[in-house]
Amino acid sequence: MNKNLKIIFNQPANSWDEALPIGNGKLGAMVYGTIRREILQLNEDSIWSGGPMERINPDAKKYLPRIRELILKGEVKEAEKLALYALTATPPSQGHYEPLGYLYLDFNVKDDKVEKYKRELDLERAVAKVSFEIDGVKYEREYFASYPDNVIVARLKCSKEKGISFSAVLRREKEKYVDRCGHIGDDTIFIEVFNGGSQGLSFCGMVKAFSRDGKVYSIGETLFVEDATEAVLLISSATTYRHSDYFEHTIDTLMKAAQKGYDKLYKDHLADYTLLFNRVDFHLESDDKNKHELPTPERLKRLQEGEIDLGLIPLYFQFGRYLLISSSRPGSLPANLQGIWNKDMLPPWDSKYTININTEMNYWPAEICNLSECHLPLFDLIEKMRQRGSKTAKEMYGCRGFCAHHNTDIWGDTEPQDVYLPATHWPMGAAWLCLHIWEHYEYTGDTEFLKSHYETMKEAALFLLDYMVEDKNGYLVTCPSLSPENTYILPNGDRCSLTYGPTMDIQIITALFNKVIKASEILNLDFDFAKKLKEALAKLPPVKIGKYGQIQEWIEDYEEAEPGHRHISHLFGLYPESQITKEKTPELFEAAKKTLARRLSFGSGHTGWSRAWIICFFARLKDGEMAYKNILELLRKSTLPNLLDNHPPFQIDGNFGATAGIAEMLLQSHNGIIEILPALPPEWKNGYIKGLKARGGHTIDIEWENGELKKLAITPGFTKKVVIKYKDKVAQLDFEESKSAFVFDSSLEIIN
Ligand code: FUC
Repeated sequence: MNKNLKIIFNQPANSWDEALPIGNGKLGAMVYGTIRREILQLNEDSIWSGGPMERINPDAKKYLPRIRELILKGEVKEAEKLALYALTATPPSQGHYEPLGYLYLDFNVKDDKVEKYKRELDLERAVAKVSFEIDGVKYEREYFASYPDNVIVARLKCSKEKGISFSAVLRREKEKYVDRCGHIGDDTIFIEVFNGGSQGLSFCGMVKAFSRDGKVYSIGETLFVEDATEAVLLISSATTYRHSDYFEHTIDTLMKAAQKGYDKLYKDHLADYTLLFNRVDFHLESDDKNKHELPTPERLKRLQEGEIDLGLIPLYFQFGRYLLISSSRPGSLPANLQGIWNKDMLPPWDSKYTININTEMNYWPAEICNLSECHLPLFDLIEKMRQRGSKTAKEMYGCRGFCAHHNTDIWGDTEPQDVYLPATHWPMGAAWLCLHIWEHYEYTGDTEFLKSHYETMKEAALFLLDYMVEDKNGYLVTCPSLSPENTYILPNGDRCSLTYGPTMDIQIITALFNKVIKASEILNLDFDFAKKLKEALAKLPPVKIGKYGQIQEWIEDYEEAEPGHRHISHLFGLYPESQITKEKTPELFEAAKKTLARRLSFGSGHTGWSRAWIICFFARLKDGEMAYKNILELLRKSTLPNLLDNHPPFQIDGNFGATAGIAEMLLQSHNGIIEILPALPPEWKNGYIKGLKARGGHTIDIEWENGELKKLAITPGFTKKVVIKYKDKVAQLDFEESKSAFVFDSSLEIIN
């Protein structure tokens, strides 16, 4: 196992961007490691403003035919004006994610004499640790978020007998936004909030302390621990989203955790976490063996100055896996724009689920990086959206099935979001999300899962069958729609976003319809419906190549208003989908290269997530050199000192997208072929990656030396016949016959 997986600071966090994230899917904390006043910024995943809302614009259906007519006639400005009034939701915005608050620990120490300070996040244990000395006395604080016990645990230790004294208080922003607070008995403090809206959430946060030798008591809203050699704090929270008895539930959670005691809590946490984390091991050999001991911001700084630091790549990759395990576990909500880590009462983009790229990107690493269980919360949310989305489909558009626009919330809101023409009126959110159902199936072979979500995929397809109209050439097109979140220029100079049949829509529909057809074959049902989908597929417009040799983003070869736009939606068919490949579509493959080169030459990739997508594209273009170059750009320009992705500001999708991209550089498994080291950068001379997953459920271990495959081991999954490719060599394997793991080493030639 690669042992150098730590994010290190040699000073307390000066800001949130330097704090260390821990989480268990539902509960999250950012650890500042400040000395006199320790700060833990706390989150619970279901703390949102307000409650579910009915936002369908009652006039949508009435004006839809007119809007369509105007768009198809080319009078787009008129259509946009009308769409803003008639299709925008009422009210236009969903709710937003909010922090639980802060836990402040005020210690009775002098911070002017601190020595040997160290703060680190150990990715192998999922523990954040702070240690320092004052006057020869050693202080140590360890923090972890336990999934089995749903508590955040803090253990404070001191080398001097009875050397720790502190007070603890829970606050929200500026001592505001709390409706009730106080203590329960001597050892527990709480805050309680009733959060507005006709069905608004209520919630609480609590902290319980115990110490074997210290004194624990509370006054008002403050908890005191005095003269302790060691003390433990347990933090938890619950909301009415899951528990109508959230207050008692939290008391109970803390009581049970306290009864377990620290050692057992830690043991259970470690067993639970390592079961997931240890599945993948990634190492890149580097000349400088000691870089991992440097503080992480120093490593980033040196990288910015041009130094090579290959060890940072596995650290960043494993941090992505760590973040997914910490923000998306069975029973939790999916990872939102900030995972679960958000300090703001009104966060950037509401810290919602933006589903025109960001939420999907969060889940790109889930399957390939062997964290399939972490994908599950997304499917729970899709099911919630299905109920809401069928109402939206019917009442806004008069369609069957279900749809969603470019954002959703924890109640599965599916109506248009914002009053923003380049993004709001895009009805493809549900369709894209449903592709994840298929992806989960492709990696797990879980037919029960496929069966239980088949209707959901089918309804997303049904909506599109109803929603599409014929254009002047007889093609079936979405209308209105747009290419997220770009703007084009009409020949008359008008700058517009609304359109019909944009390329990304065609690609999403192609993917979804084909997958529903395959699912119906596997499950042996719904052949009539599959036939309708096949007929519709034959009437979709082709993906075209435009005047710059690029893949056309829109149905006409319009000029882009922003040629360096961060969204590269028209390459959806290259990644995450695999409609564009060198073998199947060589011309589109070349055009994809040109598209990317053109976007980059105009400055695309300036947001973290956009850069991450570019890494994935280059991996699929089998260009390891460019993929690595873009990883370096991401680390140099779009990464915060704590390694979280910087949009700016912090947004977690870049972490996840780049993690998926790195995996995709080393292993690809679309179109029935498992390809080994498809985009290995020349600089990554020697290394190994073990435990990645390929479609078909196969577990793959790869080792390379001097840029050449040295060893390959495959533990078979559920598909028995496998095609393996390495460079220009191809082998067919039949696990039915051999049953054991297939191992290739350099002495063995793969049979062509
Ligand atoms: C999309 C992107 C923005 C941002 C937001 C949350 O709208 O275009 O860059 O990531 O989502």
